[in-house]
Amino acid sequence: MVFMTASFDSKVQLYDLHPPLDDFRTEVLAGLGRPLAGISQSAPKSIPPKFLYDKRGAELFDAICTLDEYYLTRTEMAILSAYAGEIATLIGDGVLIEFGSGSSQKVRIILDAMPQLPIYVGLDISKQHLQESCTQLAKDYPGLEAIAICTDYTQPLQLPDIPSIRNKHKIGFFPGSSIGNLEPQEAVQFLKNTAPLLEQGDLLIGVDLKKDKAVLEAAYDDSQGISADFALNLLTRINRELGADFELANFDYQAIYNPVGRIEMYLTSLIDQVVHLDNVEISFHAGELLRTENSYKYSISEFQEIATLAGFQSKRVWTDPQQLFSLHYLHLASR
Ligand code: AVI
Repeated sequence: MVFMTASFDSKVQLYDLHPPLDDFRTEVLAGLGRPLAGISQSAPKSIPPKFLYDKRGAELFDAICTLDEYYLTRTEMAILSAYAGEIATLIGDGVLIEFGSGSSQKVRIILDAMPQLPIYVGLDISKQHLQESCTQLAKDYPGLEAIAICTDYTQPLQLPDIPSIRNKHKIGFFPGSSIGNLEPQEAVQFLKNTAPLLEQGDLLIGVDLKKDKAVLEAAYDDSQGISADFALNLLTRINRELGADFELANFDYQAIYNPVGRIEMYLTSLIDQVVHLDNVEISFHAGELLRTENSYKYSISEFQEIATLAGFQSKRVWTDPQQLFSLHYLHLASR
């Protein structure tokens, strides 16, 4: 069932599809229930990364994006700026739909190149962040109609019928290499799920490239400890919202590059300990891992294979001179 409320100020429409708290509790309990007795560390305890983004988590992630070590944001922005004219031509007079709009900084590069763009739709799980950023966009781009939809876009999308975007050419925008936080088969499914929303439209998507292990590990375990705070904030959120009793000092953060092509981020239990959540006892032994995220890195051809499996054709790929990051413009192949 979809719960929906809509509120309208002069320029921003907000649709709240209420990602329920029950999902948070259920998914946290399921993820912390692993590994089952007798099963090895091959399936460590884990929590879906989408829950990292409460208000504080979103702020910490914004701080990560400004770090020297975290090359992803500035590199993707440089690619967007370098090719903004070409991107604007491909978008034409379509509707831009951003998945995980966060603080909406990157879309500004596109909007600056196409001030005539009439409609922007932002989808994000973090309602306050979404509302603030859409309101700011509507202020800064006076011709723009901004539509904010609070939803978990990693799930199959059931969007409200919005008259102003009906029958318009739609272009999804999924920057930041957030696709890398999904497992490859989930990435294919996510892309497939966008099809009913984009109709015969396009998708502009940022994808981080494979590179030197040291560069990757520094990007995900920075010298100021902000990446560590970002991961630990998940425990703070579980304590506050679900009444658990995690002791943050009993966990240490690490980011490790696995040569299968992904950075793995963990909180490691420093001691044998028992954490309580809803009358459930969750035990950790010293050295046990709780996975907070995977971040997959794809070569251009690996990502194109994923896109093809989901029914997209590659129209254009841009990269930076150091080949750190890639930006793909995909088109939904007609069936
Ligand atoms: C949101 N996502 C693309 C980030 C990444 O690079 O995988 C999340 C992140 N986690 C720690 N640092 C960045």
